[in-house]
Amino acid sequence: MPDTVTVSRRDDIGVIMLDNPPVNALSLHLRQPLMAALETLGTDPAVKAIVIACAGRTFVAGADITEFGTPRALQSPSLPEICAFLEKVRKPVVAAIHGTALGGGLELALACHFRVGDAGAKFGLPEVKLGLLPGSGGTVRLPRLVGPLKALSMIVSGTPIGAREALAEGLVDAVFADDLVGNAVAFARAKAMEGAPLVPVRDRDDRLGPVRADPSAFDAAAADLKRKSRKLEAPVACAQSVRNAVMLPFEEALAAERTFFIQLVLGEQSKAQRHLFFAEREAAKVPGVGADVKPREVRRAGVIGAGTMGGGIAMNFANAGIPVTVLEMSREALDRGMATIGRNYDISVKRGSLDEAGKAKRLSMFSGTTDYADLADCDIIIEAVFEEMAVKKDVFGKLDAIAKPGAVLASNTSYLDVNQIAQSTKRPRDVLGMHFFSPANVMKLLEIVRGKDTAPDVIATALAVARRIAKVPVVVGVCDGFVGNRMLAARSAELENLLLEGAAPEQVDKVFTDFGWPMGPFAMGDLAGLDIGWRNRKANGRTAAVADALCEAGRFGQKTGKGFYLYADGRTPTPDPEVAALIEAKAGERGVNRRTISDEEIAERTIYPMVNEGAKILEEGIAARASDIDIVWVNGYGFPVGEGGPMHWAEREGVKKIVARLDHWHGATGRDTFAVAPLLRRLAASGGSFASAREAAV
Ligand code: 3H9
Repeated sequence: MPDTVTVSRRDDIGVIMLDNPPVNALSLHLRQPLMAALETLGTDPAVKAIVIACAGRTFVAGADITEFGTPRALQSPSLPEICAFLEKVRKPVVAAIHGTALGGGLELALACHFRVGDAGAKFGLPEVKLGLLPGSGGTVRLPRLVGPLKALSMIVSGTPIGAREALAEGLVDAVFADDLVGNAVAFARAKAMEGAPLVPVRDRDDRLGPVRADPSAFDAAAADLKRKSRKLEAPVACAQSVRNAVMLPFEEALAAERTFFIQLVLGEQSKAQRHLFFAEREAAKVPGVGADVKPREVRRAGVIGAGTMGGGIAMNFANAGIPVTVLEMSREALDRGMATIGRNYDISVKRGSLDEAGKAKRLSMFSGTTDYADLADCDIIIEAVFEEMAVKKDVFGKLDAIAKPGAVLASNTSYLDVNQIAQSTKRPRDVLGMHFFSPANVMKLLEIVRGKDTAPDVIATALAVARRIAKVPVVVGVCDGFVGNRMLAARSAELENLLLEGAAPEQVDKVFTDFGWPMGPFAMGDLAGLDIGWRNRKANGRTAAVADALCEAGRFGQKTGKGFYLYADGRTPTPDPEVAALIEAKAGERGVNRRTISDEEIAERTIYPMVNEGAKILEEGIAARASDIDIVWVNGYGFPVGEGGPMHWAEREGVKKIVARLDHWHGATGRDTFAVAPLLRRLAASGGSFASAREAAV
């Protein structure tokens, strides 16, 4: 058994030091010696108080997620047993917290009599992000310290709070600037000397009483959260459990929390969200870019283009404290772009997520220019100009002439060939794609496109930059549309056909929102503006019968008050008989027989082709693993987290079933979208998983 717990004595104070790298998760091999240490020190009369602290970079960051669903998770002592034991210890127990006390880690601390932290410590219950609720008393103890409303917001958002706020909220009892363990020992000794009766958190009621008397504000907040959580079960369980903490006796509320936890941990949504947790970390491990490959230093960034995309990209750097030079063609365009950036920060200030000082600091990170020579001192330059190869090549030619040696040159292209772009420079090793998603200052996903010549340390630099600007990076290969847009195209192919054959936009959209998407594709198109796709289609000689006709009639979506829907109030979509008539007319022109289309058919004809395209992407090596594709779709396109991404979902749905239905639709329509990918067919025959297929291929 690894040596995960060390017990020492500082005179009359026992110190339990936990050491289970990398994040001190509460694995069985930590829980067992921890319980033994508590039993020994708890009954030793020479020990007057106990401090629990952690070695390494953080306090306990939670239960060991890899144990969930295995017998180890159930083996005694469980975390609830340890917490119950802690509350019975008849001498002060102090948790000394540095780094992050998360999930089960914070629950362990909540079962101690006191909590102290260092100034950088963070405290949170992020279980909801794993499709869970805190399962070891978090929902029952936290409201007793910080009040039910604050607890509700912390537990349902999963967002940690800092030490200063934790102190103000009563979550911690002291914050120390240095020598955490030394100060915690002194604090514990002082509490032992005081000899005041020890009141475990479970016995505190002062913060609960007022809400028990009038739960209306709490219930309103919980109802709001329930509405926003769409199909996710965990946020609803979190809110109910906090309410139980207020209304039920402690033990009853605790038992109800445990029941919720067990239901959720065995459920498909949590499995999907745990898959995403590990997938995100896996995506950062890139074949051929090992830990020995050091990223290049990035002290200043450059962005070409101050339009919606360029401005958003530049904001990411400013937000992370990295100075950024923005280049535009003219002073007017630059001023317009900078004004938009200023307005975006004003909105954040108005919403309260940023203060005036923060806004000023971010704005001070920007310099504007119309002269390429001013980008000469940038360590990374990202172009966000018009999506046309000739324009991109021209920009990269100019960059090649002025960028300093070793500067990383990135294109924010969403589908163009990065290898061709790289060839317009004399340094293709320094060139790659960095595909942001709109709005670029908000959306988490960053597709890092690796060209055939891109140097490993250039990929490492993009990954390191992504981390600094709080993006979720996925490295992908060169192809039309990369991972995300290529699969989107496969999905979109059938949308128009479904309309012509008899489905209504609102029916299709409802199938998507019932699946858990925040919005259906037609409502989404109206929001983004239908004219964008129209312009692109015209430039590339493509057509879309219904969408083109809508644009020709001046229906560009929300911005013109009508598109696939009518927007009487400017925001709420209502079905429009004019659109129904237009679709029927287009179907008539094409001789399409209209019929009733089932919801199931809509799902099959839109989601299955995405999975099919995903399989092609895997087979071609455009994505390194199926889970990378899931990360792209969840973080860039709003694929429901509770479904775990398209490839995870496909395995649950059944690859065999998907192949059979694709074959059916291929036979019925003859369309390429339904031609089954060889990998998918092999998996259907062998019963293997996407992960095993990849291992076999490696
Ligand atoms: C819970 O507590 C349930 C209880 O309520 C009830 C129980 C009965 N387990 O993120 P990083 C691994 S649920 C196992 O890259 P950072 C991670 O996979 C839990 N492994 O580092 C990675 O492995 P690898 C509630 C874990 O510095 C390595 O550690 N807690 C766990 O960027 C480094 O991780 C949470 O949800 C874990 N709990 O961020 C917190 N955590 O190197 C989850 C991490 O092989 N963790 N690993 O890829 C985090 O949010 C971040 O890891 C943390 C550090 C902020 C702690």
